[in-house]
Amino acid sequence: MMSETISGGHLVAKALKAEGVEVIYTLCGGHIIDIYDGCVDEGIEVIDVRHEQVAAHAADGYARITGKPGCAVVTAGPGTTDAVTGVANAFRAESPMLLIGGQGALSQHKMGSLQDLPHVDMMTPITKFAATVPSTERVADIVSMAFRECYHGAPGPSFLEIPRDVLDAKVPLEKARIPAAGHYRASTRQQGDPEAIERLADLLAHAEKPCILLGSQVWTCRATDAAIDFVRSLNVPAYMNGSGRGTLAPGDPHHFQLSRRYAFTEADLIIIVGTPFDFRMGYGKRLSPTAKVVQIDLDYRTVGKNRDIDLGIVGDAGLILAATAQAASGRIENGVARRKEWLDELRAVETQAYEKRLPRQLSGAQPIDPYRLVHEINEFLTEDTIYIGDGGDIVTFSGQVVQPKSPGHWMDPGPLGTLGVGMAFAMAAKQARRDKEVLCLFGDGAFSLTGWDFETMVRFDLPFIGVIGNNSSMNQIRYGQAAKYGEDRARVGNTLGDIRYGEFAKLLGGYGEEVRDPAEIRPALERARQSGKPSLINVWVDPEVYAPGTMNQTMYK
Ligand SMILES: Cc1ncc(C[n+]2csc(CCOP(=O)(O)OP(=O)(O)O)c2C)c(N)n1
Ligand SMILES: [Mg+2]
Repeated sequence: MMSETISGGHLVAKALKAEGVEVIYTLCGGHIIDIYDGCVDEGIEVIDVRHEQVAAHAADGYARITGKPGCAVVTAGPGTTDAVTGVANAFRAESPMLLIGGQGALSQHKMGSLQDLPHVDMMTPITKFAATVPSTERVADIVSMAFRECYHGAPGPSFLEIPRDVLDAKVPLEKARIPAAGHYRASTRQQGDPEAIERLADLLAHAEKPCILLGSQVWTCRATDAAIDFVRSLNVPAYMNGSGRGTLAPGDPHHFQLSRRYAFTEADLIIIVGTPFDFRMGYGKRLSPTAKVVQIDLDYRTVGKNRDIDLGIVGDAGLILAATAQAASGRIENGVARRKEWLDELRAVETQAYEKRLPRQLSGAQPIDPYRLVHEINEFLTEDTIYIGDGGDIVTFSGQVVQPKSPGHWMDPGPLGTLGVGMAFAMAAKQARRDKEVLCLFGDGAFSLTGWDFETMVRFDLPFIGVIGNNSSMNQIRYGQAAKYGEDRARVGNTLGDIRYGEFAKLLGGYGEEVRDPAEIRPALERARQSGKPSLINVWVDPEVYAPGTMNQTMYK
């Protein structure tokens, strides 16, 4: 009797299924079609996009939204190089995804086969693990190994190339190693050093003006409840950044945003959770020199990098915050109430900053003040709207004003600052969470990098509300050119056409509108919501107005 056989592509699909991956994002090529055939058998959805960059960003987005690893599958050579940006973005954003790339047949190794490139060498510096699958029997085994590596320390991407003959060959089923779901990797959550947690509890007991920054890892670790319990029980004002935004809802007494610089200057204890001292944090230089600084991170390499700290704890944000709250309870007593004055002080700074800006947010100016656009978006978001920002200056405006109403409802590229993530993130978010509304704010420059995948949103019936802050420019860069070289030399390499993206949406089968009157922003957003289609509301904003965040960028000084 002949034994049952299985091909490499089907083994890939079995390994993805074991990991709980429900969808792959892909652009086809002859090198990878056997994986599609395997996905048919395993019930894994195949979403085919218009550019491999989008496939990789979507896998990154899927990981962020679901907490499971995302997967993109691309062909050899240009398919893989097109996906490099998506992998790089996931690397800097600590997002666990697997990119599988095709490769020429092993039997033609280095003979000059079609689309042959040294993919593993190219991917090694931007992944946690990059390897060639050497034999069909080991396909599922190495896929599971790649997933294991994604969760070492702070998560990140892995890359596998599978040569065409390895993928297409069939081997006897009993010769293939097929790791079983739930039996090939362990949780990598770390508790943190108990002694360090005691020391943090002590610092909290003595602090009069503590504050905490809840960074992206608070969401990565799904530490929302622990973080909320921590700030409430210890009465600590909280700031949020990256995916940590929305941990506390706007209006929560411990939710602060506009007074961060003041707090970092005045506090006596600053706790940084799950975000590095990178450019977004002024490399840690803007913290009070007399404050005690504590850093909690999944990655030991991030703790103490770029500035000295008083205490570092490596591990899972949720476990550490919960253990610290427990260790501190009963130790603080009067301290917690005494902090009321500190919270009131910050709230006053916060209110003043808000009131100063409010007239701009309500501006009736034409062309539209970008502040008005982001204000309208903020008012429009519900607790079930996932907000995505993809652009330059316009997204910098939104960072100040837009507040997600729920945890995990904010997506930005992360520290790679990659333009073009928006459509892919919207795709992944809507596909993974059909119950959610998805709104993406694009710059017109950012949109045009990957905008053709609006068609994929239509083809897969993934309704979302796209908003373009259209200034016919790459304005964030233009600002720097004007500042450095003068207005008369500022319009070089940054000017875009006046594109009616609302018409583009209609052309591809979606809903679209042009908005020039600020009073029309809200009604247009409502109509996009009602349309039930992928939509683009093209809002013409004033190109002469720049965000303060853009103007303060140190690279222009
Ligand atoms: C892939 C990529 N290319 C280039 C840049 C550099 N860059 C940063 S902001 C910006 C301008 C973006 O223009 P747009 O999306 O229209 O936003 P605006 O600044 O005009 O609001 C550019 C080109 C980048 N961050 N990512
Ligand atoms: Mg622009």
